[in-house]
Amino acid sequence: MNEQKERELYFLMVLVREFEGRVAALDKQGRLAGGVYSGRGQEAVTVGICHALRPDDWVFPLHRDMGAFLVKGADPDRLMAQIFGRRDGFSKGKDSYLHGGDLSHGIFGATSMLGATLPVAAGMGFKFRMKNEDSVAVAFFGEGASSRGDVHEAMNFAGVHRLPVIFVCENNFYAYSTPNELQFAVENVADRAAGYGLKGEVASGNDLHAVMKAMQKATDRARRGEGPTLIELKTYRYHGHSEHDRAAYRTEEELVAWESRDPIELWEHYLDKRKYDLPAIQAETLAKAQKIVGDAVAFAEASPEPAGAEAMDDLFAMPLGEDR
Ligand SMILES: Cc1ncc(C[n+]2csc(CCOP(=O)(O)OP(=O)(O)O)c2C)c(N)n1
Repeated sequence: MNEQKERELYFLMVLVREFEGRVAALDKQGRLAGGVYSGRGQEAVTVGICHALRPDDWVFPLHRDMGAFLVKGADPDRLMAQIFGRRDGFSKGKDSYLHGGDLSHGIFGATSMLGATLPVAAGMGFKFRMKNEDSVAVAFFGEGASSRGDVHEAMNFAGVHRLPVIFVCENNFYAYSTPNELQFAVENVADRAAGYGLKGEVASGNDLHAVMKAMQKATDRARRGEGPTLIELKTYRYHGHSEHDRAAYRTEEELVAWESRDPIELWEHYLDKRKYDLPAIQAETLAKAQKIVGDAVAFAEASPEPAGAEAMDDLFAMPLGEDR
């Protein structure tokens, strides 16, 4: 990897953290519509998984994967407008952040039902197979969602047809307040891969190198037509389940132990060991990220509220050739 790439990856992680940090602050000020599910602490996951994807690949993020939007190429201005519920957002102000996808950048909107997008990702993989395309579909989900029937069906179908789907389980040890030991009876979620005929990988989700390595292997396999991979990334969310959750079910010591393995600080350590000018890189990167975030907030605030007359627009697909 050259210095430019290493710095680009650092920038992406800082951008995701700054963007989500600002969104969390705006939420506390009561300026947003809908809940906010911070992925602070999980930046190496979305950056490591999405940074090398192609425009024709598709991602299927869940509620904690705002970073996937930014790294897959969504416009930060439109993303912020989506979060504000304004007309320039992806859903044109009809929804909060949660369900807005950006189809022009291969980002599928999540449903509220956890895990329900995984069969859609499998369907996308099936389409790639039918059309002889070498694109991949990447489905994110938490270890809590892994207990859902939809997830089983998606993995089984993808395994049977050897589809180019990469299932990415972000195991952050709690599904709201439910700990791993009350969620599944195996050691790793990825242990289930064998039961579906998938390749299973377990890696640290805080170590960007480890995430990229697992993703590279999975992408190569998928593009070669060798079938799906289930990657489980062990990581941790610093905030509660959502901004209103004080996360009293975990200890301060546990949180600090994970913060001391922070993915961005780990990468800074790496840049420093590479003998780059870390203080200069930090200052330049932070300023660049904060400018993008500040501009996005200004854009979103200037974006109009949707008009009442638009409420029924875009709700139903019309038969081909018909407008409305
Ligand atoms: C089928 C279903 N059950 C319950 C919920 C309520 N719910 C929303 S997020 C969440 C926790 C999910 O945990 P996990 O899948 O591990 O993802 P994380 O929030 O940890 O990133 C729950 C229980 C839901 N949205 N859908």
